[in-house]
Amino acid sequence: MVERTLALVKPDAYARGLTGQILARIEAKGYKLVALSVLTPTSEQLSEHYAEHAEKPFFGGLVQYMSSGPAVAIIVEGHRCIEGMRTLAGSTDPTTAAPGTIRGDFGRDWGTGTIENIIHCSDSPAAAKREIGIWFPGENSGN
Ligand code: D4T
Repeated sequence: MVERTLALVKPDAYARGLTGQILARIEAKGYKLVALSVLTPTSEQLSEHYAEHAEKPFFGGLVQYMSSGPAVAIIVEGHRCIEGMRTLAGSTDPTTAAPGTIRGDFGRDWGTGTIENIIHCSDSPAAAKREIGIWFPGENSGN
């Protein structure tokens, strides 16, 4: 089975009409979009997804931002796509993310105190499997 990863086009990117450009970059890289869903994340989904950050001071703002409107959940498939999608996304802070990356090209600091950074991608095979289970219950994670 080829590797799969979970990506989320976050609500800031969806609201700005950037979904098409982001999907185009993933496809241009050569990865396959094998499942895609437009949904407004619930606090239950986000508590599970961001369980490792539950005790962090930014958690409340993060959940508020991530549930502020529609997002797009995607299962991406391809050899080494977990690593490849992280590279395509760029580093966490969009202000310093490298130009040419999705976060570097489309993201910025809006002064809200919450990092709004356009896209999420799983950071390991275990995370991909866990996160695909949250956003696409019943889908094969492939990992
Ligand atoms: P995600 O998980 O959204 O792809 O982001 P990263 O993998 O790049 O970064 P992360 O897990 O460290 O952070 C998750 C999420 O929390 C927001 N955040 C993070 C924030 O609002 N303030 C902070 O200080 C940090 C560290 C941004 C991404």
